[in-house]
Amino acid sequence: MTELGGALIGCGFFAINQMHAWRDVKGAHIVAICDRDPERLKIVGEQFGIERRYTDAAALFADGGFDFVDIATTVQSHRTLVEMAAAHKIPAICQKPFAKTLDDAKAMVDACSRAGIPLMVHENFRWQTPIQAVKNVLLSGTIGEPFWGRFSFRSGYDVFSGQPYLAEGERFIIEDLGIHTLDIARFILGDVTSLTARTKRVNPKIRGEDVATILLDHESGATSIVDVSYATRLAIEPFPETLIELDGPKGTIRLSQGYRLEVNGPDGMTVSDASPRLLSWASRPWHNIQESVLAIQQHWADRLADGSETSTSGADNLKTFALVEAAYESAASGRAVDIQAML
Ligand code: NAD
Ligand code: 89V
Repeated sequence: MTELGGALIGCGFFAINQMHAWRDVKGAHIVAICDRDPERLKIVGEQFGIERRYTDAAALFADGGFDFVDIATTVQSHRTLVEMAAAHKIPAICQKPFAKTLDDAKAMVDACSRAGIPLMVHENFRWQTPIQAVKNVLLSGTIGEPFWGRFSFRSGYDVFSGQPYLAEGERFIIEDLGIHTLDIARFILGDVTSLTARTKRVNPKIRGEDVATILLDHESGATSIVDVSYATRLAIEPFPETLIELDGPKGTIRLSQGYRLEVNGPDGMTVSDASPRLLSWASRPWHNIQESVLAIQQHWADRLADGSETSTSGADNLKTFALVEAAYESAASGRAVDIQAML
């Protein structure tokens, strides 16, 4: 396998996980880093032993010498940086949320398609071990074609200390976390035709909504509920677990807190442990997310090597991003939103 060299832009809070994971990925590693903040550049450069360091992305691209770019900045810079990658014909990974608006996201997909370069959104939640386990049970046919689902993330975890910008934006939980849950709903039950949402802000110290309840109609005919909250105080904090319920004509699947996977089918009930691995550099409770970062980055390296499409390509992610936009639109208007009309 040819070893690919990557450049990472944005050396902030979450990039540390991406840098650790790149060290474990087979077939790719990071050769250069960039951050407009010299302090972050120095910290990450020293921690991971990267000599090629840039404070300006344009200078990084002008120098070249890498096979792909991993954009780990916050959303404000995503369009500019993806379009810069396209202009230099460098395959790109872009963190979620993919863009500020659906129009921006479409323009980014278009720019990469015209440049003939692969574009993947770092939408890692579908790569979590428990989510993959649910998908595998579904594919086995044990419960038949599901007619109903629930994808639930309810927590009181303090995400604001690590990511202070989450408290400052006009939009919060749907754009930051619900985006993952909506992607999981698509991954498990397929694409969505229409959506209805209701939101609330419970925490008075933040600007955006921290509770959302979303009803989805899937193309398959299934209906599902995506419910997310950062205002839910439970005796045992479940962060960052997504809990899943699926009902099919032949049985049911329940992924419950503690990564307990219960499958009830025609041959009876089985219970298994769908826990993620605790990687050497990971720490609880983030290890579930951290393991999925390694999985998605390995997927990128494998797909870049064999030239096939990634699971969360830019084009695929437009369909998740549309659900985010639709959820805000529905919460504001009180009406259902037609998803096909947005794409
Ligand atoms: P952060 O603010 O800690 O880090 C972003 C870094 O990017 C900063 O160091 C900043 O200086 C740098 N930066 C911004 N614009 C730049 C530019 N134009 N050129 C060079 N450097 C630039 O943010 P974070 O918490 O690390 O989040 C980054 C992204 O990761 C966000 O989009 C967030 O939603 C996402 N995220 C994803 C997950 C996940 O599981 N997929 C988890 C957490 C955060
Ligand atoms: O995964 C994320 O995007 C994070 C968090 C889990 C805190 O919502 O921002």
